[in-house]
Amino acid sequence: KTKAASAQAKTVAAPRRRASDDPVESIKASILDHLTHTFARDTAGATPRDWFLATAMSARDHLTSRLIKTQSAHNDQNVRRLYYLSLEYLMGRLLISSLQNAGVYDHTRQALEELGVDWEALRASEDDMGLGNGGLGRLAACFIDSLATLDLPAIGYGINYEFGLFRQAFENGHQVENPDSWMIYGTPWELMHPEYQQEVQIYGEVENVFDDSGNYRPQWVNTHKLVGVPNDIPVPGYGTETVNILRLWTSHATEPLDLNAFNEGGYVEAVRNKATSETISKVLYPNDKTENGKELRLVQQYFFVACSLKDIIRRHMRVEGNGWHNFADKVAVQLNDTHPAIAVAELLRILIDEESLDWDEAWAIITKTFAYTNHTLLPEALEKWGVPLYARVLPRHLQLIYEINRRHLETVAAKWPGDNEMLSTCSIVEEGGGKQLRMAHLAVVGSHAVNGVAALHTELLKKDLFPYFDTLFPGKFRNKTNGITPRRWLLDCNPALSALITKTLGRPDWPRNLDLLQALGKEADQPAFQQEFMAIKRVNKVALAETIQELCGIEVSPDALFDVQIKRLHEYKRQHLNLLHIVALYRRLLQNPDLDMVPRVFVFAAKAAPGYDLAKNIIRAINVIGARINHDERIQGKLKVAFLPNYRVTLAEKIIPAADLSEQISTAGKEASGTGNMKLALNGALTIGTLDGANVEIGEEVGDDNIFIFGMTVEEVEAVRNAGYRPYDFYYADEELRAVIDWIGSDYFTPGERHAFAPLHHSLLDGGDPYMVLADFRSYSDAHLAVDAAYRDSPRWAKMAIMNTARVGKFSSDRTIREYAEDIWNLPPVPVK
Ligand code: Z2T
Repeated sequence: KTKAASAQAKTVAAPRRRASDDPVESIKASILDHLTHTFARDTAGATPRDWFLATAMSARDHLTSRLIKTQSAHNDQNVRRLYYLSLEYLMGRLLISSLQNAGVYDHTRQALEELGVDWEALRASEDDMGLGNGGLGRLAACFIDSLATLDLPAIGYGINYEFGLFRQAFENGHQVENPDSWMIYGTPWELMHPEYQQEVQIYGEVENVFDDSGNYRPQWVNTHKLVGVPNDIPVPGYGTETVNILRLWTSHATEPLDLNAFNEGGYVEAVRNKATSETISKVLYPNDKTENGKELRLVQQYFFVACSLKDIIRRHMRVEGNGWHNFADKVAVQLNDTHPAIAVAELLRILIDEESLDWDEAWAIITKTFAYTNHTLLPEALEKWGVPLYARVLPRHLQLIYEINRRHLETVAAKWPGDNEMLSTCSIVEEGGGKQLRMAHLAVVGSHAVNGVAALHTELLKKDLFPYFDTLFPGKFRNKTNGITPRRWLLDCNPALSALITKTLGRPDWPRNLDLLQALGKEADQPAFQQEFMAIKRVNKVALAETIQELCGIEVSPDALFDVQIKRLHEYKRQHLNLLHIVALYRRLLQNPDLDMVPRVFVFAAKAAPGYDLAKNIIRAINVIGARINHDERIQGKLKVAFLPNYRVTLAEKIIPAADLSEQISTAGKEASGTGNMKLALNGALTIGTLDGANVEIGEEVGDDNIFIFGMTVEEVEAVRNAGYRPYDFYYADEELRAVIDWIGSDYFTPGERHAFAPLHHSLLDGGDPYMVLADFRSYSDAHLAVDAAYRDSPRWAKMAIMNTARVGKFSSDRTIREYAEDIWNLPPVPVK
C-alpha cells in the first residue's frame, strides 16, 4: 500500500510543438492546430463555438504542464493539503479567467484578432458552469481561485452535475424553468480520469458477524455498489505557477450491465438499473435554503463524500511512511455547510469497521481533520434527515451517529448534571414527531472549528443557533468574513476600470493585493480622476442598457441612476420592499408629474426555487407592475423597471460594473454575509442596506459617509418581535404605504385577472409580514431620498463611488483564505518553481 511517490517525481509534460519565439505567433499556431487536429474544422467553416473550443484547448495546454508540476511538487514533498468538500461550485465561464490566470490573455486576444475571429461571439458561445444555487456555490468558486493564487495545496471535491441550476425564462411575467444542459456537447475544461475511479456502497443492512480475530462486530452487507469517475478541472492561480484541481464525480453503475438480469432475458431491466445508478450525478437540487428531505439528495451527498474520502485516503497512503498515525497532520477537510457532514460518520466507519482502530483513536483523527462552515441561521435551511430514511440508505452510519450522540450527551450531562432539557437541546437526534438527525449538530461535534461567514453572523451563531455548544466547546467557534476573488469580479469583468487602477497606482499587481486600492482614495477629490472613473461607469451602463434592450425589450437611459438588486429571490432578502418603494415612486410621479427626481432604472435579476410559490408571485408582480410603469408615458421615462431573466455568473459580470446603487436590504439578522454586496462596492456602486451580514463590515471599511444605512438593527428587530409585531399598525399609520399595498392588492395591474398578487398581499398583512417589510418601509424610502440628493451632486457621488472601490480591499477572498489557512487549516503555502 506504499508506493514511493518519487515514481512520478521527475515526470515533465512534453511540449506539444516547437514553441515559436513570438508568443502571439505560437498561440495562433496552437489555436489553428487544435481547430484542425482536435476539432477537424478549417478556418472558413469554423463557427464561433469551434473557435471557442480551439482557444480553450490552447489555454488548457498552458495549464496542464503546470498542473503536473504542481501535483508532483505536492506529492514529492508529502505536503499537508486542504480538501474543500462542497455540493456546489458556481464557476461561471472559464475561458477568460483561465487565460488571465495563465498569463496569456492579452496575447490570445491579439492572436484571435490577427486570425480575424469575432471575440465577442467566441466568448458568448461558452455556457456557464452553473453547478450551484447562489452565494454558497459562488463562494466555493472564489475560494478555489484564492487557494491556487496563494500557492496553497488544495483540492476541491464536488459533483459533476449533468444539469446545473435551471435556466429561467419569463412567460406572461411568470418564471418558467428549463433544463441547463450545459455539457450536452462536451466541455473542454474537464479531464476524465477513469484510472482514479472509486467504488462505494450504499443501502443494504447491518449484520453482526465474527471477524478474522474472532470478534463479534457489525458489518454492512448486501449493499448496492456505485462507481464514481472523477472529472478534473484545472484551477490556476493568478500570477503564480500553481495549478490546483477541482475534482467532480460522475456516477456510473459498477457493471456495464447486470449480467444475471441480462441472462434471464431482462435486458431492458438491466439497462434500467444501470441508468438508475447514473441518475445520482444528473441534476443539482435547485433549493438554496429549504431542505426537502429527498432520498436522491441524500444519496448524492453520500456518494460524493464516500468517493472523495476514498480518494483522499488513497492519496495519503500511497506515500511511503504515511499511515493513520499522521493522517490528520496531512489532511484538513472543510465542510461547506452541512451538505457533506455525513463525512464525519463515513470516516468513522472506515476507521472502525475497516481499519479496526479503537473509538478514541478514530474520534481524535476525525475531530482533528474536519472543520465546518455554517452559512445561514434560517431554521428552514437547517438540514435534518428522518431516521427511517437514514436507516434504509445508510444503516451502519445511523448506528455510528447514535453512538457519537451517546458519547456527546455524556459530556453534556457532565457539564449540566440533571438537566434533561439541555440534553434534548444539544442532541444530534431530535425526538418527537418522527425522529430526525440534526446534521448541524453532527458537524459541530465532529469538527475542531466551526465558523460563521461575517462578524455579525458568527455572533448570532454563538448566541442563538448553538448557544450551549459555545459553552461546551469554548474556542471552537470562529469568524471568517467572506470574500470575493478580485480577478473575476474586477480584473476580468471590468477591464476599463482595471486599466484605470493599474495606471493610477502605477503597478499591475493589485489583483493579488487588493489593499493597494486604498491609494485611489487620494484621487477621490480630483475632478479629472472623478471624470475618468465615472466615464468608465457610463460606458458600462451603455453596455448594460443594450443588454436590457436585447433581453427585456426595454429602453433605458444610461444617464439614469442604475439601482440594482441581484440575488436569489427570497422573502428575507425583501425584493418586495424594493417593489413597494418603486410603486410609491410611481404614485408620487402620477400625483405630481413635475416631481423633481433623478431618473432611475431599477434592475432586478433573481431565480426563485421552483417550489417556492410566494417567491414566484413576487417575480410576477415585479414583471407585471414593471411593464405597466415602463409603458406609462405620463411619467416621461423617469422610472424604468427591468427584470433580467436567467440570472447567473455571466449576467452578474455584465450588471455589476454598470451599477450605481446596490440593494442589500435583508431583514437584520437574516443574511449571513452576502457577497454580491462586496462585488458591487468593489466596482464603485454605493450600498443602500440594513445593518445585516457583511454590510456592517462594508460600512466600517467605506465609512458612514459612503453608504446609505437604514432600517431596524438586529436588536430592534428582536424587540419589535418580542413586543408582538403587527404589520397593520404600520399600514394604518402611513397613508402612502397603505395606498401602495392596496394598489398592489387590487387588480389594477392585471386587468381581467383578479387577485394575481394575493399571495404577496397576504404575506404583507394577514400573513404577519414575517420579514418586517412594513416596519422598515419609511426608513427605506427616506434613505432613497438621501440617495437621490447625493446623485444630483455628481462630484460628491463620484467621490463616494471611488471611496467604495478604494476601501473594500478587506473583501478579497485572498484575505479570507489566508485567515482559514492560518487559523483553521494550519496550512503553509507551497510555492511551485
Ligand atoms: C447559500 O447560498 C447561502 C446560505 C445557505 O445556507 C445556502 C445557500 Cl445555497 C444553507 C448563502 C448565504 O445566504 C449568504 O448570506 C452567504 O453570503 C453565502 O451563502 C456564502 O456564505
